[in-house]
Amino acid sequence: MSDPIYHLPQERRLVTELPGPKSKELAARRDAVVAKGVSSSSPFYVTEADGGVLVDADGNSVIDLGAGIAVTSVGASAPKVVANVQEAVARFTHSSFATTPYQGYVDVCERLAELTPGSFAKKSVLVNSGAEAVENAVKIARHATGRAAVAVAENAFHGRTNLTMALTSKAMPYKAGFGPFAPEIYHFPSSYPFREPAPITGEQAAQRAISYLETTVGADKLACLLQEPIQGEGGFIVPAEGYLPTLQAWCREHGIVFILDEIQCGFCRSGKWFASEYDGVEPDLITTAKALGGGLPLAAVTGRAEIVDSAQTGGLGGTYGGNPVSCAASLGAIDTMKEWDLPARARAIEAAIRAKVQPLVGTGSVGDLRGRGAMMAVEFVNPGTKDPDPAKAGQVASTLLEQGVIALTCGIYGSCIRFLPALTIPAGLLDEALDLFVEAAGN
Ligand code: PLZ
Repeated sequence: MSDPIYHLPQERRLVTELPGPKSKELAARRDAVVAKGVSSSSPFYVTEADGGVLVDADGNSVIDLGAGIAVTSVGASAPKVVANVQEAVARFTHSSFATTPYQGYVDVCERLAELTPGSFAKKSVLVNSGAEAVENAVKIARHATGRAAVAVAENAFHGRTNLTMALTSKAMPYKAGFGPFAPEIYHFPSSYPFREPAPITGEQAAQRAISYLETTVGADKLACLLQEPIQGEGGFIVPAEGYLPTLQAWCREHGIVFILDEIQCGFCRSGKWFASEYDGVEPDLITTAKALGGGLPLAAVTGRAEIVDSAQTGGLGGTYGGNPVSCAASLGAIDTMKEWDLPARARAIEAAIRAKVQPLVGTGSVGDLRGRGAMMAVEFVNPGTKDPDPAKAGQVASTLLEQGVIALTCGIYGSCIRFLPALTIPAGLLDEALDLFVEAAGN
């Protein structure tokens, strides 16, 4: 394993008040022309980013624990990604795989077939965003089974398009006022160990889901069952051991396509190439995006060849899906993940987070620390209870922002702070951010 190469100094260096005058000026211009529905959780206008830092328009170098929502796992300007993009963009920006195909698309599908869980023959379709990948997975499952109903876990996040809004649990801000939603979607009770009224096993949690689906929908009506192996926006919820294998076995028994959404937790983030590997499950279809594209928009549905191939030619795709520059970036990102052994780096990040944050759990308002690899979150509660405390999470995030650390909130109740850095963040920089977190969370 070789060490990451950085072109920006990996340091927190604040040279103006935060936000600085240039970021403030851009914010004022933005107010006039950018839709209010589009949010930005930090006030820094980025000019450069690399490894664990972002540099803003005023020259402040801040620590980034968000990685563009788990996208820039290799860093935001990893040398191989930059070189591949520069080379590809100078040759051709676009041709549309739907009209005139090119090698990069095929190369990415070969990597997906090789890297995703399952030793069976696999095929992929490339699209532009995570939501589009999830939509296509559902389309494929419906086509392959001739069934309509979709089972989806509670606390899920799958996107902001019409179908994926219906699949997403949280009303504010994702759904409120944007209905009506797509029909034939059934949200089943999932596994959220911290919030079980009494401890139950993963098998019991899965049986609860199965019994709900059998009584309210019927197994023979279900095209697919969809779940994130670690729920992301829902609060970095790791289901209890045995939960996913039990659901997978039930899906196999009833011809239900088992879909795992690894858009946030996939491609080394969890400390393995795919989070499914922790549970020993092999989804029929897997959706990937975010880190797959190395920072450029790229997403995929990958799965059993016979299921993916059920859709008629011309039924899948789009103008931009698998753009050649995005494919070049993806190949650079995947090479980098291997060369810098990013699964091992993700596991080291988990160890560093546990070392600093675990002692706080159960004290004050720190209720839980959970997750895997470089996908860890703290859930805040009212002290002495399990009542979620979103105000505390928001306050900790703002305190960190004021000090030049970007940390994102998440959770079905908005009560979590998540640690989601680039997997290339240097250990010392991560420790500095964690010390500031501990100070902010502890009081
Ligand atoms: N599935 C598991 O995490 C995107 C979006 C946050 P798109 N998550 C971050 C926000 O406020 O929009 C996500 C995900 C999982 C699907 C998606 C959707 O991916 O690329 O944003 O469409």
